[in-house]
Amino acid sequence: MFCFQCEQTALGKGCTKHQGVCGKKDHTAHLQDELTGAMIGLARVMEKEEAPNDEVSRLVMKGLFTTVTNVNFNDPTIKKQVEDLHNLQKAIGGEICDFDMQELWSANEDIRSLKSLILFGLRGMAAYAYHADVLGYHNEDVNAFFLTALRAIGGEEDMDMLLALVMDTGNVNLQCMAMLDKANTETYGTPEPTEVSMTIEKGPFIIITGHDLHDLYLLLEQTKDKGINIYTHGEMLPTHAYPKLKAYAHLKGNFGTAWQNQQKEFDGVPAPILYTTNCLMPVKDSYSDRVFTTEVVSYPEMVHIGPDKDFTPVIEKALELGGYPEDHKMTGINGGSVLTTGFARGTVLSVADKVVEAVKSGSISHFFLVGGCDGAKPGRNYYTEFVKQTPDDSIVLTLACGKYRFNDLDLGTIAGLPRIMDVGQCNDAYSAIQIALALADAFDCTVNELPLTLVLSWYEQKAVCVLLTLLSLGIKNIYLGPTLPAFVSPNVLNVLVERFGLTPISTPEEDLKKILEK
Ligand code: FSO
Ligand code: SF4
Repeated sequence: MFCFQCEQTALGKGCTKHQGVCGKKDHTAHLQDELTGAMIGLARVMEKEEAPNDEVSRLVMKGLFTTVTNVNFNDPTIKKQVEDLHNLQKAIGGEICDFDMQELWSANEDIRSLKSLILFGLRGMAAYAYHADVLGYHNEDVNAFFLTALRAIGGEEDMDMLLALVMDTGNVNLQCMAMLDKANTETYGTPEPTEVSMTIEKGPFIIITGHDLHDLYLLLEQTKDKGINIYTHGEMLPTHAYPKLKAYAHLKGNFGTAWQNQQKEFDGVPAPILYTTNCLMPVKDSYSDRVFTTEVVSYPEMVHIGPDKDFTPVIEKALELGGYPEDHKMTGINGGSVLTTGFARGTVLSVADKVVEAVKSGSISHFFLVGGCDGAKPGRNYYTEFVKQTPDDSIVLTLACGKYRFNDLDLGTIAGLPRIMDVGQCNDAYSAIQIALALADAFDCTVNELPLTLVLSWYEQKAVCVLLTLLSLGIKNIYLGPTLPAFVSPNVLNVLVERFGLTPISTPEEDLKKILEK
């Protein structure tokens, strides 16, 4: 197998043995390559200018999402998707036109690097498009771009064209995140600041993890009046802030911390866990009877909730296990017991005047966006230390699962605003961008001229598409860690450093000094 799409790739180079660091087996990796090759094949058999219909778009979205890290470990489900793509190729073009992914993995390293940036960005973006799609929101440009970009991965060799396509990927992902923001807020309301408890109340409960708001809504509906409480986990935390979701009294709080601690945190818990997206880690025997998956997530032998969305097996499991006999107190990694979320664009922009005034009067000296995805490798406590060391008169905006490193810290308030503000999930980078643009507008300057620094952590492909979006907006001097992607070749890195000032993180002390000296 060959896979180097995520931050934890073996030796920082690539997973090449019979199993990846994430637990993906070589046969699954091969099938995921076949799936990608079959999607490129589908793009090839279609006319270049032809707009994809719903069937084509859904298969492509699903196929790309399936290959995101920690989503699908289940061979038969991937084989079925390859089969569907082949049938569609034959129906459209009369023959199968698959691309052999080995050609990509063995290509010239700069071509491979640019195409990997595009492909991995597409995978992340497809997950966002998929979540919007289940809420009935689509964007023709996004759907058409999937095919244009896949076609280029299968054939384009011109470096300049590929570099332009890397930027286009970021640009189109901005549209995609805007669509998901619209889908989420129009369906469930504008997020509002909300305190979330980390105590699990006694009695039956269900843990729901991942990013899909629609799945949470359906679960809340099916469990109301059943004496079962619902707790979010990982990237589900920001859902507490949506008025139409927080209206359910049995949506009680948040269980545990970020995804990489799940094997420890789910052990011995008297409740089922429902996975709606990544990040699913190989399931341990100690809790395998309690794991349920839905949508694109799949793991051998785990019960999968299909398109009928009947959560009865999860509900029955919760009742059978019965939960804790007494209230069970949990804390964040710094010992805090309450989390706050809901500082998306709606809330922050509603107090924009206050923020602008606080900057003008000098009570706020700097904004940091410390966000992105978390991971298991050491070195990630950089982000905890960084936030702890930010000056007292600075604001820390955060998003995605990396926030669990510090979201239980109480850093106090400035001008009535908490110093740490959780904007939401990784896709809510869209919201953070809107906040930055509005501030730039208020100060009549560009985002790069604001007293704002982005300090990002990356793990998988959603972080790749978000990073490409920030670059495509011309945002400069982003700090990125904990390590640089293995798929960025030295020449491509040079371009990113020269053009965008992309900076690898060093130590919190050094980086803060550099940032605040400017
Ligand atoms: Fe994290 Fe996982 Fe949102 Fe990612 S839970 S690592 S970027 O899937 O999606 O932040
Ligand atoms: Fe390795 Fe990451 Fe690929 Fe898993 S997703 S096989 S850990 S590079």
